[in-house]
Parts: sequence; C-alpha cells; structure tokens
Amino acid sequence: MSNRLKVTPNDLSAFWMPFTANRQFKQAPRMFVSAKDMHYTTSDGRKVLDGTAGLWCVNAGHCRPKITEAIQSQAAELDYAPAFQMGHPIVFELANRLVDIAPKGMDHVFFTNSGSESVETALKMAIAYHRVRGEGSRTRLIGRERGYHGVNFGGISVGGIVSNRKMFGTLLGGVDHLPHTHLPEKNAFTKGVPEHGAELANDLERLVTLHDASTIAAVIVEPVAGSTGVILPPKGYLERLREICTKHGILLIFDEVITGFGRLGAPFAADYFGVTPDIMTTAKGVSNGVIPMGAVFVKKEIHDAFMTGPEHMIEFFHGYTYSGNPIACAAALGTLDTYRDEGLLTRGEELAPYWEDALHSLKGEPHVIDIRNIGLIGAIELSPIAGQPTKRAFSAFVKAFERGALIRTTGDIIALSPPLIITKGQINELIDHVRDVLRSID
Ligand code: PXG
Repeated sequence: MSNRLKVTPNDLSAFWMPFTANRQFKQAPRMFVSAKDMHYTTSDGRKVLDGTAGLWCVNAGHCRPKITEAIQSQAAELDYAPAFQMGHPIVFELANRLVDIAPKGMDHVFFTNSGSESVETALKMAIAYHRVRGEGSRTRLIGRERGYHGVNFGGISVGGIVSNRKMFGTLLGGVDHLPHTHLPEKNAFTKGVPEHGAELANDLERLVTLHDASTIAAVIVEPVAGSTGVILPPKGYLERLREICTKHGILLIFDEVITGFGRLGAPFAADYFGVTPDIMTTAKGVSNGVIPMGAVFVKKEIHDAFMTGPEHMIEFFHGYTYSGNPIACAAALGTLDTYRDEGLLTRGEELAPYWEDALHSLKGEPHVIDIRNIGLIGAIELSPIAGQPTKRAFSAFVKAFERGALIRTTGDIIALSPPLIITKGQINELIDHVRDVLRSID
C-alpha cells in the first residue's frame, strides 16, 4: 500500500493510458488507491463519492465481501482450466444462474472477457446463424448513429461515434446505420423516456428496401445509449424495431453492456421495456467490474440451429482463452449473490423517482441545456464553450473530483450512473456537488 502511495509523475510514462488525455493526466495525475462501497480513496487520502460506478460497472459498490471471498478461495482451488474442450463446474453453475435471471427464452450463455468481445461474439453468431440455416446471404449488419459497441473492428463498424471510427480505415464492409434518437428540440428536459421519435425506427424499413431483407443479418442497438451521452429510446421505438426485425427475419441484438444487471431498475433493459431481443450482449455488471468478464445471452432457437452435423465437430469456431475463466466465474457468482441478497437488480426502481427529481432540480443552473434520466442513469447536457467543445464538461469533471465526487463526461455531457447501493442522502450529496461545480465553472 505505502508503495502505491509513493507514485510520482516521473513513474507515469511507460503506461499508455486508454481513452485518456495522457500528457495532461501525467502533469496532474488523479489516482485512486483504495475503495469501499460508495467511495474511492485518492493517493492524497481524500474520499471521493463514486457517481459513475467506476465505468458503469461496479453496480454492487466497491470491495464487497462476497465477491472478494469468492475470488480468493477460487484462486487457491482452481486458478485456470482450458476453455476449449474442457470444463470446470462453476462455469456451468454461473451459466445456469445467469439464465435464471435472464429474460424468458434467453436460454444459453457464451462467455467473453469484455463488452467489446461480447459484441464481436454476437455479430459473428448472427451471421453464422443465418448461414447454418441456409441463409448465407444474410451478412449485412445494421447499427445506429452515436451507438457505442466497444472498440474492436466489428463494434466500431456498427457503432456511430465519429472519433472512435475516423482514425481506423475502412472498417467492416456491409454495414449501415439507423439515425440516432436524440431530439433535444422536441424532448429537452423530459423526465424518463421521451414522447417524440418512435417513427425513427421506421428507417429500418427504408434500409430493408434499399438492401433487401435477404442480405441483412442483424440490427444492433443499445436500448439506452450510454457512452454517447445517455440517449433514451422514444416511447414505442424499441417495440417498433422489434416488429420490423421479426417481420423481415432480421435478428435484433440489444447491447446491454451498460443497461444489464439492474441499471434501469429491472434486471435487463429487455425486462424494463418489455421487448425481448434475439441476442443480448453484457459485461461490466456481470462481475461487478472486479474481474474482466462478458456474457452473451442467446435464444434457444439460435443456439439449437448450430447443434447439427457430426457430434465430434466444433459447432461454433469462436471463443477466447479466458472464456469462463474460473476466477472471473467466482467473481460473477459472488456478484450475483450480492445482487440477490440485497435486491439490487430491482433497487433502482424504488430509487428512480427520487433520482429523477434530484437530477431535474439542476434545471436552470448555469450552462444546463438538457437533463435526461432513466433508472439510475442521469445526464446533464451543458452548452459548449464556443469553439472549444468538451472543455466545459471536462473542467466540471476535474472540479468535481477535487470537491470529492467522481462524475463522467463525454462531449459536453455529464453522465451519472452510481452504484445501485447509493442512499438518498448520497444522491443529494452527488447532485449538490454537481450544482456547486456548475456554479463555479466558466
Ligand atoms: N457496449 C456498450 C453498450 C458499452 O457501453 C462496450 C460495449 C464495450 O465494453 P468494454 O468492456 O470492451 O469496454 C461498452 C463500454 C463511458 C464508458 O464512460 C462506457 C463504456 C466503457 C468505458 C467508458 O461512457 N462502455
């Protein structure tokens, strides 16, 4: 511990940090050295309230005993077992536990190590599924503008965040995009899901007319878009997407990497909206972010379509060395136990009205041009400084950290997604920090 506290700027050059302004960070590093429940502790000994569940993943809060103990004992008992052609008991136990809480009909789970890998897995599964059932012409993938599906080539191709795409060449071919559903001129300051924009789902009919359904494998969307700055589905939008996909034999993939495991106040967004996809990608909350893990949920029909041919043959040529790693499985089981014992997968439902009122009390504060919320997610959109986009929100982030709250910013949007154990008092504290920050920045 003492060693970690001695980190100085001179030590920082070797690590090329992900999604970080490296030079700026290394001049004034922000370091966490420990965490417990709702708080981090910084290297200078300050407590920081976690307003973002790490990066949308620590849904049960930090350093929870059941998870820590599960990892410790698993590491001492079976550290690693080959993931291909061999098994170990807890990966099967975990798959069953996950299927038990999944939306009805999602009967099978494929393990990965991250949200990005879950997305690649789902896209490959969708294309291969059509091929195994004799519709090999269905290879096209449809994503959405402003979508975030991780950082691998499939994910950035179906994704729609320009800065994540423009540096990386031609990406995957045969991809098209639906329009995003962010309509601030009609929906600003809506509490919960917005009224306007369901008709944007009809654009899928246009893409079907353009490309022909026989060339389209799948549509992938985040039920609630997170990374791009919290964009909610308008009322009826997801239902309409489901309808059009079903009508044309196109698979619907929900990317639930953020919305999965209680974030909306229901176990999954599919439960919250009452719309069931064919494939559901998850990560983050599956293991409380503690050990990397992702899980792709699949409908029985899709899984069963692969289970043909000679029995000695591998049915799906895909998988990772660490798919279902024993220690990650132990972390996930400890996480699911914690969620169950503390009712966390539905706790957001009781807290959501309080959260909504607290967030919307920021209306009228300096720079605020929109506030959006759903479950335990909130976004406060700020007007950008002319000619310097992202700068205002970034200074809010730094000020909040200095004051004792961790918030997340993307563009000029502040996104909040606290651990699901947050109390009403801590909601007030978080929002008060944001209010003070907004009043103190230029
Ligand atoms: N899909 C979705 C919907 C995500 O939100 C990924 C895939 C990729 O997951 P991995 O585990 O490969 O990072 C994500 C990740 C933010 C933020 O602050 C969001 C994510 C990651 C880091 C930061 O908005 N989402």
